[in-house]
Amino acid sequence: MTRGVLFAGLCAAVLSGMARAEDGYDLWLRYRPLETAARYRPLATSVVAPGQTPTAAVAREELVRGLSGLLGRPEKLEAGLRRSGTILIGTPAQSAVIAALDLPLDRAGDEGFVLRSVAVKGRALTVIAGNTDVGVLHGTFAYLRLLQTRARADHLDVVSAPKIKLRMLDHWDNVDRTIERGYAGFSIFNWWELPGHVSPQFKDYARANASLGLNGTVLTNPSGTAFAVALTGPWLKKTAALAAVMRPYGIKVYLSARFSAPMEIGGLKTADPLDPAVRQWWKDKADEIYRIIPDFGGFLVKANSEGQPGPQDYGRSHADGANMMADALAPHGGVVLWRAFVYSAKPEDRVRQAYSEFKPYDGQFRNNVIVQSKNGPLDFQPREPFSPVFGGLPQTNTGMEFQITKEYLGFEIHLVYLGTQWQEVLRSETFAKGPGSSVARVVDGSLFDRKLTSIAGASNIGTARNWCGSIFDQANWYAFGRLAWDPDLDAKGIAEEWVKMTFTTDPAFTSPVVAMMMSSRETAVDYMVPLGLAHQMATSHHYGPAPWVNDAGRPDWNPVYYNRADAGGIGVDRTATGSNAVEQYAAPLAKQFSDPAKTPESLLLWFHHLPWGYRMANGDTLWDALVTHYDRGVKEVAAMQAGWAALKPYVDDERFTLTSDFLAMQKENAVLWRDASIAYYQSLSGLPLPKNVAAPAEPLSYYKALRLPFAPGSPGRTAAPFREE
Ligand code: GCW
Repeated sequence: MTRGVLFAGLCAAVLSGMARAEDGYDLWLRYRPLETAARYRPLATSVVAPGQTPTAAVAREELVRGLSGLLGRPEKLEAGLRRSGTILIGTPAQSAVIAALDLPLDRAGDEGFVLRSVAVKGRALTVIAGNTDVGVLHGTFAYLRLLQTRARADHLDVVSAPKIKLRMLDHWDNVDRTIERGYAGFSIFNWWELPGHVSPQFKDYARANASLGLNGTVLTNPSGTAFAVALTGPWLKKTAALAAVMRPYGIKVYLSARFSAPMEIGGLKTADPLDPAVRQWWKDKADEIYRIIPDFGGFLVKANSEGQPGPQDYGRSHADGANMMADALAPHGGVVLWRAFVYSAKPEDRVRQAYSEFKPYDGQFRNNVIVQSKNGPLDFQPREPFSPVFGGLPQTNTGMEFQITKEYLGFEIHLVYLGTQWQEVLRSETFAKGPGSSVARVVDGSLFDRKLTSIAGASNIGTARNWCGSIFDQANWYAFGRLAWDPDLDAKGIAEEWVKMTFTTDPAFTSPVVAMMMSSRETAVDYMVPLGLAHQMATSHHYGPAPWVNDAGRPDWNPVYYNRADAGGIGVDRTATGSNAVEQYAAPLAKQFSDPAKTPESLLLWFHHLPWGYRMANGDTLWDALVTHYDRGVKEVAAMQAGWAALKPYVDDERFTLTSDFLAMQKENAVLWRDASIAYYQSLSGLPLPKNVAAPAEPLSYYKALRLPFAPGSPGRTAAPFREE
């Protein structure tokens, strides 16, 4: 071979590698060669994997793939343990060596694992063991993560088991492939091609989820367009094809079940949950599903919320509805995830509704029902207090629902790391059984001794080549999965792992990027909804600001309903003199939140309507504090933008440019948020701006006239105007 040909060949290899490599498709599973490969090579000379099941096969495949990439050489599979540095993976049943090691597998459960460095007959071995093949698979990903993050891989002594039983990604994907609140393209589930063609992408989807230990996926949207058709025979075959891809990865499929399905696809005249024919229909449907998908997970249900059908249409309760479905699924081991997001146009403060509708039925739900609540009592806002459903239903399985897709946090455009938001919620003290009753202890079942526990995240993935629309939104998928496995993990540690796996381990890059991620959510709160404000986004698209009364003289109902601003002050009174939502919390919190001086300033206007001149802890007026927060948000985005620009040498062009383009847009948007909000509130308060804050560049009329384009993924449903309580 001439040198020219060799050179051309090398260039092509490098170029094609780069082009394919850094478009974000590989997520945190990039397995690029480690600069420290030499350190690990003696510890990973060969792989011995005696398991024969499909799950054992994918674990071995992943390990070989990971080691080949990270250590830069193909691994030889060996039949025995002849070499020092062998990695032995399997269960005690598969390997006499593992069985003889006396590993603490009793603490690994059905899905956890043990990683252990051992010496057998004088040879150093690394053991990745589980009680099941799925445990081994999770251990394999955990082992690879150690290498990817350049952690030590000798002297391993790790035991890990998930703290929450069902760890699921909820897709709000419609069967026509649009996605409700999706900002990364269309649904990856191409129903028209299924079951005949099964895209190889589904395997990568399963790998990504399994790498985090997720074990469930709800394929369809629980909202209006979740056509009952997904429960018909031909469609179940499509779901079965997806289930077949997920199965080796330990992931079960679930479907949203439309409450009126017996009428829509069953020809019945009613969907009354106490009607024997309706009950029989669901039993027959469950039998049919399990004939086609023997390990089907169960149903996710949105009932009597935002116009969805439900048991209340027949004068029945949530418990009647959920239990009917639960009875149909129980013989097959299936579960009902019944959502507590039950918002409807009632004359009750919206943030009270979930608790007040579910509290009366505490103790009446079947064991295979989980009441799944959003983290806050409203709707995935940049900041809310935790929902009082957590801790309020001691005799009910209570599952957590987070939103990974950033409906209210700037879609895929704004850089907002959600690990900190979720950590704040999980660590919130409910006082349900005195101190030490955090939301995490409710969700992991330990507080009320619940065996069936769950955590779900509304997915942010779509057909975008990088899955999430933005690279940094991949971090939210990652963080969700890691917290689902262990809700006590630290958001910063998770961010560090993700940055190292996704970009580089060079501290000159990782420390500023992790710092930027860690403050990014507070930054968004600052420019969007500081001091406990919520839902100031325009009602239709939920992207940009609209705190005002609209051109027709009517409020863009959401923002005005939630800011209650007038000449006298701002905020929602949720104490005893207002909607008294505070009473839904345990006594110490109810007391604390009733007093503005004791309420955390970050939640001040959530619980209180206060005069513009109210004095904050530092002596500033509420007005000055509010304006200062908006302004700080803009400055922080500008700092992120500058910080990222300086990191160009560490990032490939494609991912660098996408992120810097989005940061530039975020900066413009933050200015808009700040100026529109300040202009509106100043028109009411009539107060001067604090020193150092420039007046909005445009008059209020300018912002009011702004028409943001209709956002993709937005269903355009207009919520019924809400009566004042
Ligand atoms: O946040 C709101 C969204 C709806 C969504 C609803 C829900 C799936 O605006 O698009 O519908 O919550 O969670 O049910």
